[in-house]
Amino acid sequence: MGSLSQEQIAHYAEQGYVVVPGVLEDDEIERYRERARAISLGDAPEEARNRVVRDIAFAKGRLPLPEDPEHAVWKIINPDRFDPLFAEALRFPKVLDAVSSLLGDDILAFLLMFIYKPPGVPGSEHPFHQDALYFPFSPHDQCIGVWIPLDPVAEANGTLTVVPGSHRLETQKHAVREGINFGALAAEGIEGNAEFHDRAVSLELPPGDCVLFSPHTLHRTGGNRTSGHRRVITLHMASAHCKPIADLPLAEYGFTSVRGRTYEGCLQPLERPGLRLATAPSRLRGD
Ligand SMILES: O=C(O)CCC(=O)C(=O)O
Repeated sequence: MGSLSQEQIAHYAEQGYVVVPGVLEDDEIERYRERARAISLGDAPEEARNRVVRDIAFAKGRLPLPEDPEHAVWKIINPDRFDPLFAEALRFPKVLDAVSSLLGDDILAFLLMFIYKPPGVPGSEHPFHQDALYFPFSPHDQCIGVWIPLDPVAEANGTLTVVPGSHRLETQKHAVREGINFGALAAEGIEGNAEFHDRAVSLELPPGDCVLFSPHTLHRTGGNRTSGHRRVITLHMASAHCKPIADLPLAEYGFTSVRGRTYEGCLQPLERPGLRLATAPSRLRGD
């Protein structure tokens, strides 16, 4: 059952994103913050430890390691695959109800991440990009990115910045940029282009709100110039009617059916997604 109003659905269709207020309660937010901290400090199965990734500034020794190891972490990849609390994050009821308004009632979830912006690391940017680049299935308009801040977010601590209407663009060419975290590619001719930066909207949100955005919507996040955390849960959802693009590997995505049913010839859930599955599909890693 969809929960979005006609205005919210129209906003998503016209702008390529919509804010859904209050999808998480304060106590849930606190539980996820605490669990992410514990995982960052090592409370994870041995084989999942490499799912906790440090920001490149610390990984490459450009900055000295902070006293608190959590302050060096960039992200925790696919924590749903080794942690029962994060497994529940694939099915937040208010998120699913909102997504159903846009995708219908047969939904697969994939690519859950807990993403930090290390405090006081202004260079920790994620340049303008389109998530569609990473998704070898179609149609992309039947897929949605979900971004849920667990701290108050604003321009100063690296909130989500979107270019309204950019969901109508084709997938742009993307390239690696020096000094940027691994796999965070930049849309060529767009990152650094004043026209797009001027049109972009930086979303100031309280913890527990949620942004739904199209995989074609150009978006970026800046670094964190504050001394506090910036923590978000992100995941993606696709209609169970989406189909793989022939010959591209899909197993890495580890889809989970989170509402309704699946369909033959369309995306299929994995029984037991492995812990070592990568975020960047092999075509991007160059395997
Ligand atoms: O929140 C962030 O730091 C980056 C989120 C993002 O753009 C992404 O994962 O595609």
